[in-house]
Parts: sequence; structure tokens; C-alpha cells
Amino acid sequence: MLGEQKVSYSGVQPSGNLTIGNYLGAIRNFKQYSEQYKTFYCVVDEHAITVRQVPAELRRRTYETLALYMACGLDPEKNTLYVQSMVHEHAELAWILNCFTMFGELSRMTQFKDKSAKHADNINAGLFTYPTLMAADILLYQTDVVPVGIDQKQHVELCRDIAERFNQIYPGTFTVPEPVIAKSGMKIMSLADPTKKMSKSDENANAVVYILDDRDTIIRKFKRAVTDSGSEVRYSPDKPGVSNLMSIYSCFTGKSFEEIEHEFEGKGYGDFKLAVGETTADALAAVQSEYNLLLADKAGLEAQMKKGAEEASYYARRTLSKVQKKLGFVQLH
Ligand code: ATP
Ligand code: LTN
Repeated sequence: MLGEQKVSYSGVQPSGNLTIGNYLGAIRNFKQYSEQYKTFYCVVDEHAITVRQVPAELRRRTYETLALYMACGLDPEKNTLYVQSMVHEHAELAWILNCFTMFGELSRMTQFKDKSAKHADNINAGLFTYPTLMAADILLYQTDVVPVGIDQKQHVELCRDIAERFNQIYPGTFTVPEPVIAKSGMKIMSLADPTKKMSKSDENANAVVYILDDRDTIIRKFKRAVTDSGSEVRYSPDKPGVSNLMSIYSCFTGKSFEEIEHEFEGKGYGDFKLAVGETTADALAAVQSEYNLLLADKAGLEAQMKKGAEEASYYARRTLSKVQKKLGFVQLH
């Protein structure tokens, strides 16, 4: 809580082109808080460097991610949209929280295990302490809710544990946040391997539908999507490919699985995949045209970054100085 207002906070890494997984699992759900809550949505570039980045690409994607936030309907007048590295309190609080986070806790994080298997040549300390920086992001703003995809639930739960531990020693420091996981779209799977999460860092571009893919590409990718044996459109654990496409279709149309099964009764996978492709392309068209306008105005995006960082810094500074005082750091006035 900040004053009387509840707070929503989330972040997306500028580590690749954003996917419909990022959109359906996270960004699409940010907007609902804009009216009632104080909202902070961050482009987390400091998290992105836990795996090697090409500097020019990281810079470009930082602009792009901010533009996508806005194109997805986040009005910068109603939401604080900003870039993590522009608010130095994040890194400072992360250090402090490192001293309240256990080695064993971080060792149990599945994202750390997955990413260290994938980047075996670069298992750096930042990859390991990634969740403490994420906890700092969240706790700096006295956050109540954190809308994320299901893969981030474990990190938000660790953040809660850190906040509770800190509050036990230094009462009344942090609001303890809750993860909010959308019922549909919480985990969109790869089109090439529906047992794997769709991920922006997947090397196989056909496995992933990007928010900015053009209509033909979207339709082609869905046509090629791996489906299962049989020809029936039915939601079932033994049909992970079809079930994933049904989830995507359901997210974009609002139809239930039953309604979708009924709609495609007697029709084959071909018709169904085409419908999913067309629906997705239609839904993303508005986001894409808005995005192109925003991205063309670099100065506008920079002005937005500056304003967002100033707004965020105000709250971040307050929480950090409260923490420093509680810890016994000398404060000069
Ligand atoms: P990377 O592949 O670089 O790890 P990512 O695609 O997982 O990235 P993040 O920036 O780590 O993306 O995630 C941003 C938000 O999108 C998080 O809330 C995350 O839970 C959500 N998200 C990512 N992928 C999916 C997915 N396939 N389905 C649903 N939500 C997702
Ligand atoms: N770890 C998240 C991105 C992230 C985040 C956050 C999400 C960084 N800081 C704070 C919610 C709140 C991910 O999606 N990989």
C-alpha cells in the first residue's frame, strides 16, 4: 500500500522480442489495475544482463518494450512506466535483501536450474541472485499484487518470504505482495514442443509467435504448430498441442473450452489452426499499429522514460531510506 492506495507491480525483460506468452500471461493483465491501484510497470534491463546481451540490441529492445507497454493500452498518465536501471534504488535494495535471503532458497529456484543448464558456460552470481533483485523491485513500491505468468510464481513467493523475514526483524517495513496469475494464458506453450513454455529466447522462431509478427507469419506458424494424434479438437492432458492452441484461442475470443469444442465439432485440425491464426492476427493488429506509431517517436519515448523514472524514484527513495534507517545505516540530513 502507498497511502490509501493498493499497488500493482510487474516487469518484463528486454531480452528478446516479446511473445504472445508475455502478452497473454502478463502484459494484457496489467491494465485492469490502472484505475483503482497505483501501478508500476518496469522494463527490467538489469535482470536481462544475467545472460549475455548485445549492447545495441539491449538498448533497442528497451525502447521497444516500453513502446509495447503503451501499445498494449497502458496509459503513461495512469501508470508509472519506467526502466529499471534508471532508478538506482533497485540495485541498492537488492544488495540489502541478499543479506536476508538464504543460499538454500535461491538454490531451489527452478528458473535458476533451467537457465544454468541452458547457459552452462555463464552461471554467474547474478543468475543465482536474480530473485533478490526481483524482490527489491516489488518491495520498493510496497506492492500488493504482482500480475505474472505461472513461471514467476515461485519468485514472488520467495519475495513474500524475504519480506516476512525482514518484517519480523524490523516490523512494519514492507507490504507483503501476492502473485496474481491469470486463469487463462498463465502458461502458453511452444508451438514446436507443447511440453515446453513458449519463450522469447527460444532459438526456433517457428515455436514462438511474437506480438509483432505480421499476419501471414502468424497464420503460417499456427498452421505448422505440432498437434496430436487423432483429429478431434478436445481439451485434454493427452492432447497438449491442441490444448495449447485452445488456450490461445480462448484467451483471444473469451470462449470456453466447451464452446470451442462445439464450434469445431466434425472439423479437422486444419480449420481449427487457421481460425486460431486469424483470430490471433486480428487481435494483435491494433497493438501493432499503435506500436509502430510510438516507436517512430524516439524523443517521446525518452521523455516518457524520464518521467517514469522520476515518478518511480520518489517512492523507491522513500522505501530505501526507511530500510537503511531500520538497519542502522547512518543518515545525514
Ligand atoms: P526469457 O525467455 O528471456 O526467460 P520470457 O519469455 O520468459 O523470457 P520474461 O521477461 O521473463 O519472459 O517474462 C515476462 C512476463 O511474461 C512474466 O510475467 C512471465 O511469467 C510471463 N510469461 C513469459 N512467458 C510466458 C508464457 N509462455 N506463458 C505465459 N506467461 C509467460
Ligand atoms: N523475473 C520476471 C521479470 C521481473 C518481474 C519483476 C516480474 C523482474 N522484476 C518484478 C514481476 C515483478 C520474469 O518474468 N522473468
